[in-house]
Amino acid sequence: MRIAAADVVVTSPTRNFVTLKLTTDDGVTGLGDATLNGRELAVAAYLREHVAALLIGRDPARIEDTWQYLYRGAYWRRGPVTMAAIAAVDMALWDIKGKVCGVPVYQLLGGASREGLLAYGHASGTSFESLGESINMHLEKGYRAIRVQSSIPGVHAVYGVAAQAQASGERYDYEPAGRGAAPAQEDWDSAAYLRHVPKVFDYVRREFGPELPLLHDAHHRLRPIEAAKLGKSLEPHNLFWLEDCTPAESQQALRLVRQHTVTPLAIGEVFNTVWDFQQLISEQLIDYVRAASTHFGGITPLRKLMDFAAQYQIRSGFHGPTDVSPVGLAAQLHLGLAIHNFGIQEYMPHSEQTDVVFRQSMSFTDGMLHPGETPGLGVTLDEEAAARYPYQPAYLPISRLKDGTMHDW
Ligand code: KDG
Ligand code: MG
Repeated sequence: MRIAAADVVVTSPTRNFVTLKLTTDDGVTGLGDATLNGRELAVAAYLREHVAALLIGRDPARIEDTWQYLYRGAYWRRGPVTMAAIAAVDMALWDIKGKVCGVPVYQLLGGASREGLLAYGHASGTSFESLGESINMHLEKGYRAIRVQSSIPGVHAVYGVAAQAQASGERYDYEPAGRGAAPAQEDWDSAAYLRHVPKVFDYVRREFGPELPLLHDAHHRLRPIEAAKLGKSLEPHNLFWLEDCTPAESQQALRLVRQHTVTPLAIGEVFNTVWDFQQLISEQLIDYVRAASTHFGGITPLRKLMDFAAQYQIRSGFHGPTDVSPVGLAAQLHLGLAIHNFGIQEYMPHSEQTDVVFRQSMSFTDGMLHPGETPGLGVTLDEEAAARYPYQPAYLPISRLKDGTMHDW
């Protein structure tokens, strides 16, 4: 069996997705997610111009060798564009192998280690009251773990806080910046944030009790000493995790945070290779790995990362926002079901339009995700539906301090 065609499909059913479709000379197809939020067309071009032709005629069964061929062979290593492109090829090859063998991908990864994957949902509010409504809405839908984000008094717009209509609606698939030719601008004030967040968790614990697993995402906005202070101030509220408390390219920065707090830490949704995690894992500076299969080169390297993390009792918390497509989500669900050191899976349901373009075998029941039993990844792409939603420019927002200084994400 040989790869006969490699097609890149760009579609925008409420948000942009880049999908690689490989077809073998026997007519078996495999899908891979190559979506890089706000930079989608760079990955589409990388695949179309530099990868597609190299795949034609290759044996689709040789997943590891193809991964190494694209990673080592390019000379230029790492980086989100390269790794998203390689991820798409890797996922599509696992999809094909599953279909050829007649089993869901998780069976090829060693079989199920659990019955389902604990998922967390995104609650947010512009006031305590609306936050409470949003948490209740998630509990009613069956979520057993909740990420809590809140507006901050004096800060005009905060990333990750949905307008109330969206937060309480059936779906939660918002594009924070909306669509447009340039990023929207949000503002930021770390001091106001550090004052307000403990009050938010005071409220949530008072209303919802001590047992509900709660998570919070600081979106890399704090300096290490501020992150340490936040972790310490949230200790009475017993968080499941504090996410991206500070930018971690400088991995030793986490030593300072770790010395001051026992709040569990999750990091890595913007990371692309094991090298970004090397010190964080080997020094046990984090508790959860946030990488997404889509931005980490696919299932093959993420599996290796999780085996490395397992030696240090570090667990998975794979990135699962709506800009990870249903194909990327499926890849993570299969891997999460198979590995021993699964922790939790982020889950934001995709829009109805997205669910028409991508049909999924996965299920969400009583707060637990499962990839389903369809051979391969369990996702099909309706190309006619995809063609009805052409690409539209869309950017993540940027953030500035009151004096106009650009701030960290
Ligand atoms: O593309 C970036 C978003 O997916 C990201 O900002 C969402 O931080 C995020 C999260 O934890 O889901
Ligand atoms: Mg995040």
